[in-house]
Amino acid sequence: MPKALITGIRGQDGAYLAKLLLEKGYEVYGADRRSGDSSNWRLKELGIEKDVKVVYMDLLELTNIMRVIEKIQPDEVYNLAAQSFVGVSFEQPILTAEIDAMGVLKLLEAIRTLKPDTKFYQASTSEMFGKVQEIPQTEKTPFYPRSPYGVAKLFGHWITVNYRESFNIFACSGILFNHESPLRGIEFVTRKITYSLARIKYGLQDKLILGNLDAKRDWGYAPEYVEGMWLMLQQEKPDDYVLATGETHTVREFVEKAAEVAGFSLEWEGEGVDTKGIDRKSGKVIVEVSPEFYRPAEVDILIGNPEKAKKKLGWEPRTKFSQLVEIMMEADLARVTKTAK
Ligand code: NDP
Ligand code: GDR
Repeated sequence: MPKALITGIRGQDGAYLAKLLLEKGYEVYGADRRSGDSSNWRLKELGIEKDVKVVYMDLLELTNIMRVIEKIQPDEVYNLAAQSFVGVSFEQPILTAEIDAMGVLKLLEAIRTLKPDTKFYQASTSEMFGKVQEIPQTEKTPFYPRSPYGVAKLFGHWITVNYRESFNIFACSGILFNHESPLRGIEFVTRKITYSLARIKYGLQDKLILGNLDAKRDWGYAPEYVEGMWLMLQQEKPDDYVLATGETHTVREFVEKAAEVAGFSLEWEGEGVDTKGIDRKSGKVIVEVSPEFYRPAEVDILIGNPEKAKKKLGWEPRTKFSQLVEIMMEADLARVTKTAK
C-alpha cells in the first residue's frame, strides 16, 4: 500500500486529494497544524474523516516536519499547506513568506535528509504570473507576482525546481489556476458569492458586498485538479505543469450566473465603487461594491493554457464555467435551506 502525506489536509484541495488517493488504495496521512477549529467539515462532507490518519505538523517548525517524515516514511508528499488568501498576504506578508516560501524549503530539506526517494508535489499558482506578460499563460511565461503571496509562492516554485535539479529529488510544481467547489473557503470570491446569495434568498442577509468586479479569472472545478496533481507524480520524470481551463470570466459574470441560478433577476446600475446590483423582482439592492475588498495591487486577468498537461498527463478539465457556478450555487442553497429550517 503506497503511503501519501498531504499537508493542508483541512483545506479544499487536501480533502479532495485525500478522497482520490484513498480510492486508489493509498494509506493517507493528513498533516494538520492543529488550529482551534477541529471540525474537519470538509473530510466529513466527503465521508472520509475516519479514513485519513491525522498527524500534527506545522510548516513553521522544521524539527516537527523531520519527525513526521522520519516516522511515516512517505512515498509521496503533496504540499498543499499555505496561507492561501492573497488579500490577507498584504496584511501578514512575513507569516505568508514563512509558510509559503520557507515552509516549502523546510519540507524539501527534511525529504533530502531523511527520505530522498520521496516524490514531492508543490502547490504552485497562477498568482506567480501576476501582472501577466503573455496571454494565455504557459509553463514558459515569465513571472511577475503582484502580492506577498505570489512572491512567496514563486520562491516555493523555484526551490522545488532547484531541489529537483541539484539533488535529483522527484519534485514537481503544479502551476494551478483558480479551482473552486462547494468546499471552497468562504473568504474566496466564488464561495463568498454563492453563500451570500443563498443567505439573501432565504432572508438571512441583506447584501453581498464585493471588491473589484472586473478581475478576470480562469476558474475550474477542484476535484479535477487534484487528479492532475496525482498524475504529475506518476510520470517517469518530474516536471512542472499548468492546470487550467483555458477560459476566463469576470467576477461580475460569476455574480450574474450565480444570481440567475438562485432565482434573482439581476440588473446593474452605476460604475466602479458606485456599482449596485438590483434584483428586478423585489427592487432591492442585493450587490454592492466596497473599497474594503480591493487589493493594493491587483491581478487583472488570468487565463492558462493546459496543453502540456493534456499532452503529457492526459489531463483535461471537464466542468465548464456555467456548470461550476451551478454546482456551487445549488450546494449553498441546499446548505442554507437546511440551517434556515
Ligand atoms: P486552503 O486555504 O483551503 O487550505 C490550506 C491549508 O493549509 C489549510 O487547511 C491550513 O490549515 C493549512 N495551513 C496553513 N498554514 C499552515 C502551516 N503553517 N502549517 C501547516 N498547515 C498550514 O487552500 P486550497 O485547498 O484552496 O489550496 C491548496 C494549495 O494550493 C495552497 O497551497 C494554495 O496556495 C494552492 N493553490 C490553490 C489554488 C486554488 O484555486 N484553490 C490555485 C493554486 C494554488 P487550517 O485549516 O488550520 O487553516
Ligand atoms: P485569488 O482568489 O486571489 O485569485 O486567489 P479570490 O477568490 O480571493 O479573488 C479572485 C478575484 O476576485 C476579486 N474580488 C474579491 N475577492 C475576494 N476574496 N473577496 C471579494 O469580496 C472580492 N471582490 C472581488 C479579487 O480582487 C480577485 O481579483 C486564489 C487562491 O486560492 C490562491 O491561493 C490561489 O493561488 C489562486 O486563487 C490561484
